[in-house]
Amino acid sequence: MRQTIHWFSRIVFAELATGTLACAIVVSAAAEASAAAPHPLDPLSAAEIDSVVKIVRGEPKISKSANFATIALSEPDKSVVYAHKPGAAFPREALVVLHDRPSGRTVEAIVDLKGKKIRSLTERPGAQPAVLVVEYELAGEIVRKDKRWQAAMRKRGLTDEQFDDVVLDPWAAGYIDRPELKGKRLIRTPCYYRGKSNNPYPRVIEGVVALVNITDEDVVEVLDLENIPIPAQSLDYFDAKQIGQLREPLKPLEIKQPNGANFTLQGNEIRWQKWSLRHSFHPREGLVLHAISYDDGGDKPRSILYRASLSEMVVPYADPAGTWSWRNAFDVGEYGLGACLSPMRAGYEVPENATLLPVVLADDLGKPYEVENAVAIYEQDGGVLWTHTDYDSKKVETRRARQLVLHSLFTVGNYDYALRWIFGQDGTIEVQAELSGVLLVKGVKEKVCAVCQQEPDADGRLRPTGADKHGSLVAPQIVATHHQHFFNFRLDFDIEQTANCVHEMDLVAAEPLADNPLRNAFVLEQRLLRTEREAQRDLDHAAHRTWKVLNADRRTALGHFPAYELSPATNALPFAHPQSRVRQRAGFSSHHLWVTQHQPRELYAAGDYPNQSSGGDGLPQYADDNQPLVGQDVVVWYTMGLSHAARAAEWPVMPAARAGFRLVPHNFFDRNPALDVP
Ligand SMILES: [Cu+2]
Repeated sequence: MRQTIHWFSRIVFAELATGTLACAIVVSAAAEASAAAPHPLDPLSAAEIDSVVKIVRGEPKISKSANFATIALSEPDKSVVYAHKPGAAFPREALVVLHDRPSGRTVEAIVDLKGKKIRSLTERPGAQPAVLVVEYELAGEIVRKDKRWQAAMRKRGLTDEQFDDVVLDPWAAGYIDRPELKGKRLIRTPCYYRGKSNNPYPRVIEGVVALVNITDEDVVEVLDLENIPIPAQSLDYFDAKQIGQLREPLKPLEIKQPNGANFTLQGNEIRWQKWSLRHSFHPREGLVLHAISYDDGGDKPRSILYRASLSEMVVPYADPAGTWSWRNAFDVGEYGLGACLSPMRAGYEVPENATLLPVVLADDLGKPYEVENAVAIYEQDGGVLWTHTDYDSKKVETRRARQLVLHSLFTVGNYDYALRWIFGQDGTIEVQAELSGVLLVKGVKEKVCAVCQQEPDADGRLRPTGADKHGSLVAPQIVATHHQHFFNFRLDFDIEQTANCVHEMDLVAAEPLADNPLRNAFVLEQRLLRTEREAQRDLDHAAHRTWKVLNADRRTALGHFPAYELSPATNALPFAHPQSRVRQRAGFSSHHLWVTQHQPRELYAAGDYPNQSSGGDGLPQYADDNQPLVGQDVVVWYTMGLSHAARAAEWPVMPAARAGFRLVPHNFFDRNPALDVP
């Protein structure tokens, strides 16, 4: 069988949908959602997708050869959602993005499902939707037939019979500024020798990357740099025999809820403790949370967030070689993260008490398919909620924390990302990204680390100069390239109403004046972020900088503005130069915080169409009109960066690393809201 890497799990699901993949996904939903009245934010059902496709296919202005790059709910206006009463009618529209490969046209259609008609058709000249499943397959087929590529393989010792065991790893090409390629769909294909292994990545065929013009189905060029021997080692961790002696299995640790889970599901609405929220699944963003509110016993639940999702990701690599310098995957906008989801299993990817729910997506031809076990919801132990031991009486009062987790998992090529939204009894929302999978590696000649063979110089420095200059040796002849991950989360806050403000908060040392004679004083300074340009901010760890979204029209009994604070943790700034193409294309990565005025179609930090984009789209453009933010419907965009200099202990598969941030109530409550936990 010919091999194109199953780089995107969406390919697997497309095969499942068409019945060509001979494996079954275990269905293990522990609880069924109870029936509920339809809601304006419910994701599209399979029947609705069918209906959308029928309406679009009946439109003469849309080419019959067009593929469906996106079919998703076009969410109604916020005012419609807030005014909605259970059982009442509401508008129902779908956003469809169509791409016609022969003509290169990209068209957006808004389809009115109730009126069964197309409400609008918009040409998007030059826009390139995310890479389609059919294009991954096609890229491999085209490259394999190319004489230049075949010659490069022979040069590296592969026989013609072995060509079929080469994995061609299709990458979104990035921006290529050549007039003859304008408007063409482009893919680049680094390659690996899989042989019979389940893990192709160690046997990297370094220095060979083809650039494929998918539109015209030809290979534009084959970059053939230095001939590096293919690394001999292929540590296949799918094969227990290759790992060596396995340690003794542990005695069981069981997670049981004998009386059932404490959350309830009604349609897509979840209630747990004092929280209520809705979830949906988007083919681009994956898990999306809506209408997050907390009921503290007042007149009505207090709204916190209207919508929260991962809006974009970018993973720029450090190596300047021609086969590497363009590698900076935009996993949301170039590949459609939602459609790259990996199903989960209770007891493996998620705890054994998880409830697993299916989602419905559509393939390139608009055919809906259901993926089981796509979203996990479960309670977990959260350590200590609060505790104190009174010194004199020796009395101890402690509450153990329980948390509610919404969890989904995505596999994009070599990397696996889980996203976890964790709700606490103390009113906190923690967002956690969990990174695992296989490091992206470069083949080199060296078998031992060149850096560690050096003597430190006069300054005590060890300067990388050899083949591992832009990465770390993780196995003989294998260097894992340094890279960064930038996640951008779009957080549409509505603290008890849509009109909110944003403050930056810094702790600063007080002046050594008369009222500070011992010079120990420090104060919390707050600064109102008044406009979109003023609200492009970076972390300052020395100042313990945080930001809060507040409702300036309300006061708590203590006289505070009720607010939620974005409490950062791990972060980074990009190393790529501000003028570099990747910084232009991922302008959002230049700041940790952006705030914009809510606009329904401003959803993606790198713009609607980052595939092959030249730059400037998304947040820099959204903020360019410098809209006012005071007392407006504000949207907070938080960029979380991770710099990843790999370690040998992360090879051949990475122990999961976690990074995240928290949204914590900042005077939203006048006392610890978890005091009442029994
Ligand atoms: Cu990484």
